[in-house]
Amino acid sequence: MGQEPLIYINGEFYPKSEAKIPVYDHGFLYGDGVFEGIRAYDGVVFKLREHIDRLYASAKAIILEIPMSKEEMIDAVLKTLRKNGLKDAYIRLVVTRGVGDLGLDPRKCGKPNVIIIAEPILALYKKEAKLKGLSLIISSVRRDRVDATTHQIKSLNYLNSILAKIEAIAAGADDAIMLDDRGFVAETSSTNIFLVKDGKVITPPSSTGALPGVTRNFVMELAKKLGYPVEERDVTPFELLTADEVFMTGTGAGIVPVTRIAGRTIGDGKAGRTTLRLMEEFEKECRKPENGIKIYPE
Ligand code: PXG
Repeated sequence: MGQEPLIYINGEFYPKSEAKIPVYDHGFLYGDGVFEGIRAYDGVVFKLREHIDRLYASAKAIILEIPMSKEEMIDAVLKTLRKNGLKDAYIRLVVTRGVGDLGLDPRKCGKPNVIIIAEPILALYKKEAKLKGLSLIISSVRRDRVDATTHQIKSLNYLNSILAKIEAIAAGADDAIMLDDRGFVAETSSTNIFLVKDGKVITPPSSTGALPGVTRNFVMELAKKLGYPVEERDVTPFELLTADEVFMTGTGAGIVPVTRIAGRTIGDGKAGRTTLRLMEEFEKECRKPENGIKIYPE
């Protein structure tokens, strides 16, 4: 074989087919753990430090002590990429509570398990779909509340999102917009959402339960730099349906135009001018060493 990806587990590397975690791990039994999805573009791991900061913040929120420093974690990610000879990659970093007994009590768990998977980029959405724009439904599944299993914590509990995704698939749509418990727009199943109206770039705050996305934060900065007024505020479904442009952002997909929501055509039904401009700039920016960490320093 020799082609199998090598997976990092607690400091050792295992071929994919031999990379295993015990069934008594509470990550498996209860979704008790945290994760990150990270991208490397052309030898630069985009916003790696920000992803590591978010991983440790998620871990802190669930009282999970990661058994290594942030610097050691960054080194482990880079080592995994080098070990697999990758320049353009999708990286999945998972930290589980570790092996415990059949009860919930996290104090029964031993050491957390740290897993790093790096594969050649996985295209979440097809390229042509990207320019055509995606079709979304508005899900009947509400985003978990900020005082519950909020997506502000990037935990291994993704059932809230998966239920919305299942609804989108059943409706023949690409993905689903999720509202918060008040009925305001939060995000999609696994991306943040933006609208453009009268030249303004608008996105909901994380108080809706949306994940504070690394791509979202970068796009907000990028839009400001390009001179667009940027607003982070509550957005109603009506505002989304009547927007000039809608797009979504996420690590896997980058920036993706949305041209249909719940049967309504958004704007003129094509990727909008602002969206295209941001996509073009993002493609350039994500490869710049100053926006990440180089895998192979000279
Ligand atoms: N919201 C949720 C609920 C997410 O899980 C985002 C927004 C976007 O955040 P970033 O930091 O990626 O800009 C996520 C991202 C993928 C993938 O392949 C991403 C996530 C989960 C599973 C897959 O893009 N989380």
